[in-house]
Amino acid sequence: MSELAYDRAQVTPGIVHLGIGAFHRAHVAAYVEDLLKADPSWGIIGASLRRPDTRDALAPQDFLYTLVERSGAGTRFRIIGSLLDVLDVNRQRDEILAAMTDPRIRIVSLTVTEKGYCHDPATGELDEAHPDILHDLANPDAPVSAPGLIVRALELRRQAGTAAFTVMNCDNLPANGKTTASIVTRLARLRDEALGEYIANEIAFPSTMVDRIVPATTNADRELVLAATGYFDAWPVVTEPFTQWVIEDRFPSGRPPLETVGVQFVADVEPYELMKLRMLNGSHSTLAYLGYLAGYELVSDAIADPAFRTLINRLMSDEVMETLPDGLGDLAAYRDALLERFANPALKHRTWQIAMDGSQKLPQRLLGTIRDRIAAGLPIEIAPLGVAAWMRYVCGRDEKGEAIDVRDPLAGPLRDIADRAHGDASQLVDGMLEVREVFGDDLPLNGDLRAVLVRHLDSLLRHGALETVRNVIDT
Ligand code: CS2
Repeated sequence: MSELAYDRAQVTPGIVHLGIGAFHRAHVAAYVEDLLKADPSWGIIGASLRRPDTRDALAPQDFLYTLVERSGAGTRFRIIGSLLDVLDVNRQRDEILAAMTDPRIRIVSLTVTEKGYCHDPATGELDEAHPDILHDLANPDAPVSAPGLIVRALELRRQAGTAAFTVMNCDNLPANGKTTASIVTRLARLRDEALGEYIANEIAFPSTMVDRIVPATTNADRELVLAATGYFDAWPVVTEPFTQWVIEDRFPSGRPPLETVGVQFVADVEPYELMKLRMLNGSHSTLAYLGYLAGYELVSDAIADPAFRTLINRLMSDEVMETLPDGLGDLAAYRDALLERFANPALKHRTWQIAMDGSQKLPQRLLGTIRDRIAAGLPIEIAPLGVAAWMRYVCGRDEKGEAIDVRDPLAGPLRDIADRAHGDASQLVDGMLEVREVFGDDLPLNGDLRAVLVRHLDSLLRHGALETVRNVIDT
């Protein structure tokens, strides 16, 4: 196993990261790790906004952890030391705000997942009725949401005359920099027009495209690390060898020399984001709902089924690729690489994990493709099958009648729609299409989309996911 390449005692914090999940620890933290030898001023202070378990697991091991890169070809173990501390918002809010106002911090980055932005997924605007936003408006000194923490920290820095930080979104949202800017600015304006104006004019929100498949850590992962290294690590992270990070170069307060460790800096990230969200994440969500319903626990199990592999290949080749802008290079090679990554037998990536929070994910993963195709007069078939499978999944019963543990901010209302439909595909589609946060105002009005959704959902309800997938690829 590798030793650290630098003297950790010399590392000082330069980044505060909100949402310190497995993805961040396998992605941004690993890139930063590679540059600390050359520049030790970019250590990371992490903050957990939901659960205290990461701090509790990592504090006794001085926030060091093992990054395990696995594929059929082999396994590599690395120790990561770039994470200097993890703070829990419920117990240490003031410490988080103190870190965010420390002049040494030049970047605040985020992976708080789609739902952490308290926004309307269909429009990308701040959800002003969101309970966390109402809380943060009533208690501006004690925010609980990511936008609330950012607004408060920028306000404190401004009052203290400290230069602002750059806000770097690393979540799978479309136009993630612009979207965060609009959410944060809106929240600030609701509190104080002048603060909102300052944020709109002075703060940089570069967009980024991030990519690395990182399943949730399991006990088997802990055992693997113990057996291979002799160390018990309470929270290792297991990932694939592949990693990618594309960033817009707008960091007025400075940034680490990430181009020296494999990061691509580009003028406009949006084409890369679209490609990744629609090709990778759109395929992932389709595999997750259909795969789960068909009884496949892992993505690698689902993609090993030739019918599923053909379906996902066609989703990308026949429906997504035509909607992507020019200049992204060899999309067929990108597609083939994705199919290989999904098949990685060493990653235990559960379809159930990816199925979470579908209401927040569908717009950018599948509905964008559907919208663009409708606008261009092109046929739609497989992307709507992914959407229909989501509608079937959120009903909450699998094909054997067992309960599905549906995790979604809208799980309750979606379940109510399902209960009212009594298993009738047309009623279910009509009820689901009324969920405006997901489908917007336009898609419910489209008769062609409705018809294909009803056809797929009817087949899923009558014949199940496996047979439906087989029938769709045979036609
Ligand atoms: C996945 C992503 O859980 C999910 O929804 O689709 O986390 C995916 O693994 C990453 O975006 C890959 O970069």
